[in-house]
Amino acid sequence: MQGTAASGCPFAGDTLVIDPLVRDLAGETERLRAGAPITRIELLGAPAWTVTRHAEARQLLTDPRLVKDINSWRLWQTGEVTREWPLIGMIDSGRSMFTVDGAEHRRLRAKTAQAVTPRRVAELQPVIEGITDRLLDGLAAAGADGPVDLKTHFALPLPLSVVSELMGVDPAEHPRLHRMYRAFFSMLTPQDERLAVIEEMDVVFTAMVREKTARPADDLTSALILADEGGEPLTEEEVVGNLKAMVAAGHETTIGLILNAVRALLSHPEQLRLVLDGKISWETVIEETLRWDTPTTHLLMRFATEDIEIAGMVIPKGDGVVMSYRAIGRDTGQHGPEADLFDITRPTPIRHMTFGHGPHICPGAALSRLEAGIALPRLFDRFPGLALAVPVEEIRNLPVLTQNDLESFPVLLNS
Ligand code: STR
Repeated sequence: MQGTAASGCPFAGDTLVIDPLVRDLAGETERLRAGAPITRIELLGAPAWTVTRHAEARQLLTDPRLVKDINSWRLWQTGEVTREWPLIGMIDSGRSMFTVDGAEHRRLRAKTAQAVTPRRVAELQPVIEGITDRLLDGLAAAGADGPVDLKTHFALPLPLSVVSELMGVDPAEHPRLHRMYRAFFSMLTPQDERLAVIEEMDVVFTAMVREKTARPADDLTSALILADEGGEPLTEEEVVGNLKAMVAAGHETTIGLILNAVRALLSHPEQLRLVLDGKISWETVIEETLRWDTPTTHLLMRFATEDIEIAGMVIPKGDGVVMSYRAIGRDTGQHGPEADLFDITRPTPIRHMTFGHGPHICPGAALSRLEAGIALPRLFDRFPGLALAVPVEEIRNLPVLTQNDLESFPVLLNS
């Protein structure tokens, strides 16, 4: 399916080719913002639509005619997209709350959603504080004599440790998990290797679920396995699917939230001052970061089960629809003419859609806000002189099409 749309597709003229190597994220976001609310895109040879505006996203995310089941995708039915397509793992990721809709979705999601309500995640606060402080000690040691990578030593291990604690994943698995997700998300990974990693993830997570089945513990994976009174218990495949979704979503996105907030503050020192002086809350920093520099650039994908009329056009039945959250967060219609500025003093409330909307709205939103709300103040408390070790333009994205994923984040602690 490589490159077909660019050559033969009748829409080629209006099609925005999404760069799998993310060489110019700012430029791509600008082009999406300048285009139509529903824009024709190409994802590694596969044509699709993307939603670039808040209002249309809000409407489509509650439209039951758009579904997550890949079998509703015409390109999948015709065999034009197969497991050889590099983004297949983002869509065909096994049966879980991420891939089904309607009553089945409610059944698959219920227990997880209850476990991560704001009230329930607040119980994790001391755990997150402990992990944060331990990581800050390690960061101090690693950065004692010069630049240190804030991603490796802080922004990555923090959410990975927290979601592991929640799900009952052994921390000894972290290096392996990190290696697998890096290969999974990178568009430079040869497809046979990516498929092998996807297979390996299934083996690893299935083994974890079997271990929890034999020896249930006080964690969400065990809770997902145990049958509810009356309710239909989840199958092993469903528990594995939910566990995979939670571990992937629970760390990959929060890394971005933490690093993007630090990047925004360090490149807007006058705003950082306001925060450190207590004039603006960390909560505002977090919401403005979520809006302006979304951890998820493009969310794949939903499929039209009927022709859907929207914004003066029709999404034909069988087509795929992406949400371009980065462009949506900078929609001037929602956030005003200065939508592309990072501004924690903006007068209007920050009503962003970065966690999605509707039945699939991110169940982990409260957890990620809590993590960032602990990580950021503690980081700046400990290292008030924290500074970028390279010019901000030199902080580059990894070749990850769907996530706003930074290669590394060199800082000077200046403690
Ligand atoms: C990664 C691979 C996998 O095993 C399971 C999932 C399901 C959840 C997905 C995840 C994926 C990729 C990142 C996602 C996450 C849900 C939220 C997260 C899309 C496909 C976001 O980036 C918002």
